[in-house]
Amino acid sequence: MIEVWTWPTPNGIKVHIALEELGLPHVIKPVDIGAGEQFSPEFLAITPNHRIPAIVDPDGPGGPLRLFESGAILLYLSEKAAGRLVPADAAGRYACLQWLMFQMGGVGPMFGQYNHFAVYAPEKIEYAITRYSNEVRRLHGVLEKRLAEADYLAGPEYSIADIATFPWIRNPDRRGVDLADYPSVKRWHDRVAERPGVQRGLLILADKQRSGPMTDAQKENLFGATQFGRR
Ligand SMILES: N[C@@H](CCC(=O)N[C@@H](CS)C(=O)NCC(=O)O)C(=O)O
Repeated sequence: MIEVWTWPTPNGIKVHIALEELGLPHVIKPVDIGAGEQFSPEFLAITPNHRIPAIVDPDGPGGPLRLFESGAILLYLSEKAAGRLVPADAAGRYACLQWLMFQMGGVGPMFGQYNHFAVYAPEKIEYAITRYSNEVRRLHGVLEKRLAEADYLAGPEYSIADIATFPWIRNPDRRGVDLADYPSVKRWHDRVAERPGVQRGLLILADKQRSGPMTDAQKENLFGATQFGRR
């Protein structure tokens, strides 16, 4: 059974949704990243990057497989499920990969930096907040253009590109975004949110979601010296 080392953050939630959509048997191994569990020797043996999500598949290709990076995990899970959630035709497949990479290289990192500077940084640096806020809006604009012409990111079919992007579009108020300004993104968001697999995925570890501000110990693990020690 696939072990899923994870926590209920956008990158973890992508994998939770994909597992539910694909109906792949799995066991959840919670990694409390605020408590520093990502630095445990057990987890570092799976991923040198000490970030969730990561998986271990004892029945991987040619032997047990350890895999990190949520985009690579989504592709792996799709292949494990006979290619479901990636369009079968070449043009659709490349569209899916393109939007998956757009999420991995653009939406995730830029939204993450916005969050860091707007919410967590001890000093409020105007330049950084403005830069990432502009990027958040620009990226919503790119998604708006795409979703005005296609039902889903890869085209007419729902795919892992939508699964990768959806958890970052939820809770737009956290990024100062009003989805009313991006009506096609809103329609797509609402359509994706209605899927039973998505709703089941959102329940995984939902009780572990932080409600309240981060403690100093959590900040130290995520942004302090603990984060940057060589391992
Ligand atoms: N590019 C990576 C990013 C993973 C990532 O940043 N994970 C965050 C949670 S969303 C994490 O584990 N943070 C723990 C830390 O910063 O120590 C992926 O998509 O898997």
